[in-house]
Amino acid sequence: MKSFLKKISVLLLAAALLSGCGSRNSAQTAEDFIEENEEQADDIITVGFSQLGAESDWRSANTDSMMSAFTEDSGYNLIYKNGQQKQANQITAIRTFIQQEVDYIVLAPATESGWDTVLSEAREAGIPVILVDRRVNASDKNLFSCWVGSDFELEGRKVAAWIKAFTEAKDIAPEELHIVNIQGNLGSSAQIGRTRGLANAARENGWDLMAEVSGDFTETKGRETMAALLKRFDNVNVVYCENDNMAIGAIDALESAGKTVGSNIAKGEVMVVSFDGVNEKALEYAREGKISCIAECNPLHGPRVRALIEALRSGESPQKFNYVDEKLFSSLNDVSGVMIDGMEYNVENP
Ligand code: GYE
Repeated sequence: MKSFLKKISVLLLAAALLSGCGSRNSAQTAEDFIEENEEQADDIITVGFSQLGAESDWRSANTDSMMSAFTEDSGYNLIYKNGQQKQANQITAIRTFIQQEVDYIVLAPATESGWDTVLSEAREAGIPVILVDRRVNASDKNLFSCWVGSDFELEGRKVAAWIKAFTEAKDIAPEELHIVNIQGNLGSSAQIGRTRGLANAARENGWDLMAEVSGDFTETKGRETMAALLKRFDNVNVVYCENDNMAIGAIDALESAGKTVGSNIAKGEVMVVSFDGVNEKALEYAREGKISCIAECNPLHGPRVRALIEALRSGESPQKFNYVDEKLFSSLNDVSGVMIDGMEYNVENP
C-alpha cells in the first residue's frame, strides 16, 4: 500500500526509537530503521476483496480459500468486505478500496450487470481489478484485468446430459420428465449458465420443463420454493437445483410432503440433481442416492487469484478468462460418462 498512513506509522516508531537517545550512532540506527521499514511496508501488497455474500457452503469455502491465500506471512494485507448479496454494498466497498489506495481489487460480483461506472472509477485510479467466480457484462472488457471461475453453462449441460443418458438407460420417454428448476440468484453468472444449460436441453430433448423459480442459492429458500412448487404441480419427477444448499432444502420439503427422493422415476420417486459438491451433507445424500447427480463447482480460487496477481505484478499478461476443470459425481452406475462438444466427462463416485 502506497498509503500515507503506513509512512506515518513508520515515522512514529522511529520517533519512539529516537526519543531519549541523543548519540550520533543511535540516530544513524534510526535512519536505517526508517529505511528498512519503509521498504517492508512497500513490499506488502494490499488487496481489497469484495465478496458477494455468505449464502452457501460454496461461498464459505471460497472466502476461506481467499483468506488463506492472502496472508500477512505471504506478503499480503487482505481487506475483506461481505456484500450481503447487495450490489450497492459491493459498489460502496470498491469505492472504499479506491480511497484506501489498495494495490489490487478482487471482485466476486453478485450479478452480471451494473458495474461499468465503479469499474471505470477503479481504472481511473490505476487499480487493477480481478474478477473471481462470477462475471460482469462490462461494456468494455478492459475494465477488468482477468477473471477466474467455472464454466456454469457447461456445468448445466453436463447435468442435463447425465439426465438424458440416465433416463434413456431406464427407458423413460422424454415427455415423461416433468422438471422444475430451483434457480440461484437471478442475474448471477451461475444462475444464467446453469439455467441455460437445462432450458436448451429441455427444448432439444422434448422434456417438460414446468417452472423456473429462484431459491436464492440458500437452503431456506430452496425448502420454501419446493413446497410452493408442490402446491402448483402434482407430477414433478425431476428437481434441478442450481446448488446443493437449495437441494438440501428441497429434499426436506419433498420428504415432508410424503415424497420419496431417488432415481426410480417409474416407481414415483422424485429425482434431485444439483451443483457444487462442497457441502458434506450433500455429498452424503449423493452417496445415499438422494441426490442423483452433482456437477462439481470448485470454490478454491484463493491460490488462483494470487497467481494472477503475482503474474500482473511481474509484468506478465495472464489469460483474460481462466476456467477451472470440474467433475461430475453420481453413485448410480448406469452412466459412466457424458460427452459434450467432443469432450468426455467421466462420472465419479461422490
Ligand atoms: O454454486 C452457489 C453459490 O457463484 C459458483 O454461488 C457460485 C455459486 C455456487 O452461492 O452455491
